[in-house]
Amino acid sequence: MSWLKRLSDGLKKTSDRIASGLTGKERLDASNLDALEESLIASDMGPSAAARIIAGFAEKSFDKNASDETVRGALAEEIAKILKPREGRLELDGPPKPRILLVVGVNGSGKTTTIGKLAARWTKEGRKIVIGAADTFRAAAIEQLEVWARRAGADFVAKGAGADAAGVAYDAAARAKSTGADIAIIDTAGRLQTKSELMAELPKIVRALRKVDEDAPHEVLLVLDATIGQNALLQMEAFRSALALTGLAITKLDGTAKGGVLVAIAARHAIPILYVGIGEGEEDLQTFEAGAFARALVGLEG
Ligand SMILES: Nc1nc2c(ncn2[C@@H]2O[C@H](COP(=O)(O)OP(=O)(O)OP(=O)(O)O)[C@@H](O)[C@H]2O)c(=O)[nH]1
Ligand SMILES: [Mg+2]
Repeated sequence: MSWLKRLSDGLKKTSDRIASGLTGKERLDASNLDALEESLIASDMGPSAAARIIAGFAEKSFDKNASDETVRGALAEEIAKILKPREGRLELDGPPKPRILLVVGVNGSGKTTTIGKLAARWTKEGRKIVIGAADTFRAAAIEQLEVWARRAGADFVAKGAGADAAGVAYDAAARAKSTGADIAIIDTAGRLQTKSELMAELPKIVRALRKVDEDAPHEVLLVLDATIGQNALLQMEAFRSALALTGLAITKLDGTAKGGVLVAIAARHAIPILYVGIGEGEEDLQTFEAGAFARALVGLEG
């Protein structure tokens, strides 16, 4: 299956919701534009992004026989205008070597799975990866990460459950450096953005990494679960105030009709969107591409 098809299949619940506002013969009169705006908001794009998209879309003129594909394509263009500035790529190759990537997010957002998928991809591309299990909360969390690391062929650094997270982060980064690895990926425990004592642990991990490289972490990736919709915006704000985020991964877009939240995030926050998760498997993490994503959101396959 092509990655575009996989993306549009993954976004089907959201695109069905958006497309529900696009049907009807006189689809571009004012009342239909209102219905379309409602459907964008229902996909969790948020009122201001939805209004921007509709304003741009309303200015387009279509032949009365315009195909459904043409109309959807025009809508996708307006969505892509918001997404395009957020398209970003991780810098994977040093110097400095290793590049140190810290991964954060709330409980269950998809951090460990995303790390596993990235490690698999990067080792296949010939890079040497070290994964550090700085989620020391539960033994099961360490085992889950170890399974992914083994499958990916990545080096794995852990201590027992209950160990100091900053210490494990340091060990993993130091090991990556001493073994000449390209990238160290540090997994962290999920933390609710409202739990201030857990949020305060993050700067401690950063300080530990800086003992290995004073510019570390070179990347701080926030993993957001799309199924929580607008709540993702609150999480962004809380994590942004604790850490200098450099990128986002948005997961579980396959499990929700609220995938429009990615557009709300892009409209509100000038942080690159790097990856989108559209399933649990290794191949279900895709590099974010604004144009393709926008087209998949309106139900187009390519
Ligand atoms: N459908 C779907 N499921 C996903 C995706 N990404 C992750 N998951 C699932 O979400 C669940 C939680 O993922 P984890 O990677 O364990 O999340 P985490 O952020 O590490 O969780 P904690 O360590 O408990 O904070 C797992 O069952 C994953 O398989 C995705 O893109 N789509
Ligand atoms: Mg985890």
